[in-house]
Amino acid sequence: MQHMEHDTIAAIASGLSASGIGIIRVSGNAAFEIGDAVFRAASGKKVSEMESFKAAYGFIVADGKTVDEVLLLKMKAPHTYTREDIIEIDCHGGIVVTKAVLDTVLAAGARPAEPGEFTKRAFLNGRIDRTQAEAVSDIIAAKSSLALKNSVNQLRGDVKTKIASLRDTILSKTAFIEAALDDPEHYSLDGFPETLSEDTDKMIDEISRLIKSNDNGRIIKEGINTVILGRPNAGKSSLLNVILGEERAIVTDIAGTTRDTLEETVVLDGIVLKMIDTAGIRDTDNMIERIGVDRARAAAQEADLILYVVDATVGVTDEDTDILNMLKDKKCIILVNKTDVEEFDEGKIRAKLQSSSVPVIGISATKQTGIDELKKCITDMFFAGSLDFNDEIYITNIRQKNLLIEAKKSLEAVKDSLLAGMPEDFYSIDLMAAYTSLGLITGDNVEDDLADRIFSEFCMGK
Ligand SMILES: Nc1nc2c(ncn2[C@@H]2O[C@H](COP(=O)(O)OP(=O)(O)OP(=O)(O)O)[C@@H](O)[C@H]2O)c(=O)[nH]1
Ligand SMILES: [Mg+2]
Repeated sequence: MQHMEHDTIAAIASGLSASGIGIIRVSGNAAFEIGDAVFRAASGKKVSEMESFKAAYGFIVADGKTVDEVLLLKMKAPHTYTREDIIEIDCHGGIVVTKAVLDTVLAAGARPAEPGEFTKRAFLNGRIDRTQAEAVSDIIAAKSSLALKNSVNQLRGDVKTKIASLRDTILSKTAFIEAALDDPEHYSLDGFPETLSEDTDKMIDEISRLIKSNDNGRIIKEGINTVILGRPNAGKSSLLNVILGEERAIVTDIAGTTRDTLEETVVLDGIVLKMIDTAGIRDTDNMIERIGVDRARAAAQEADLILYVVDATVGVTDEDTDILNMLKDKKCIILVNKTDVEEFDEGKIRAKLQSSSVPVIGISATKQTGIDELKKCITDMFFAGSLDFNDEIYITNIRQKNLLIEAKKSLEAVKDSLLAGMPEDFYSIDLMAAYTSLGLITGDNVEDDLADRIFSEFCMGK
């Protein structure tokens, strides 16, 4: 469906900042006409005469005066982001100049674009589906480079492809049921419940996987849940302060200083970490401290990453190894702190930990040594190793997740009907419900699909 009757919109696409290039994007039927009005190419050629996907050097001119020296890029519909005619003007940046170029374009007949309107047009003109449109807004808002990478994947259409294939299976099943009910002479439902049951199981599995990937999405959007753990006085709060670069947590030489968990957000190389400082873990009779210790243990269970702080002057104690054994399946980095007073002996620490694989880093929170190595270890772990963003699909959006849950419920209802031996039209009701929920994720239209499929595949009414 094309909506080509739109008016022409313009906006600064590069954001207003004091440096770099400013980009003004103009989209709509009158884009080239407006280009002709405001742009004087050095070659003398008019924008409307230029070839598509070519850039021209020249000047933006208003009332006979030069506003800026620019490059103008012409892109002809439909192979453009909005599927409309587009010109992009690269000017010299800076708030005043960029704004002046935009004003010139507006004076020539463009309307200021609403926020997200270019993307909205791309969606309405069928250039991108809804998951992709949402990914664009996520990219604009991406807080970290991991989140950005995820949005880029989604924009590429991974989610769209996955959903489309699920819907295709559902639609062909439903169409077959409808066809068989209408025309039993030609289409037999013998053996159909068995294959439907198998395929429904597969789809439920796939949807569950997509829903589960939301947990990874959570990591990306809200930050990696990083818990600082260790015995009292090891230097956990000091470490948090160093990483934050401010005296956020109270530090004293009294063991049991931190009584409650404390949460702060830090960004390392574009990765968002939710850092949680905890009460030092030990057996204690003090009720308040004990609550803190329980909270520390609970936080540890929820952690995506544990920074386990060992006091170099004390060494690895049995309590340390007990706690670490309990958290075996967690990603963990061992930090041997206070190496300014006690030399860091990695071999000794490893021997006590009985592990050669867990990263062990010597640091000093007070002298701020080893902190860069720690940061690099965390970024390496999440960029390269543990989370692979290349071929996994991550559902980060709550709306998408809820619709997946709806679709899964409907498919489970199909399974129930199958097990109870209900008549076939029961399956198709729930199948279509699943189909609709999945369609809402990608913003696809539902009504005519089934009829189209029945006619095209099963030649009804012949
Ligand atoms: N020499 C030295 N002392 C440190 C270092 N890091 C922390 N300390 C000291 O160790 C003591 C305990 O530090 P905290 O950061 O409060 O330790 P904690 O692990 O948070 O302790 P609790 O909250 O009681 O569990 C303080 O006196 C710190 O000054 C370090 O790298 N070197
Ligand atoms: Mg503390």
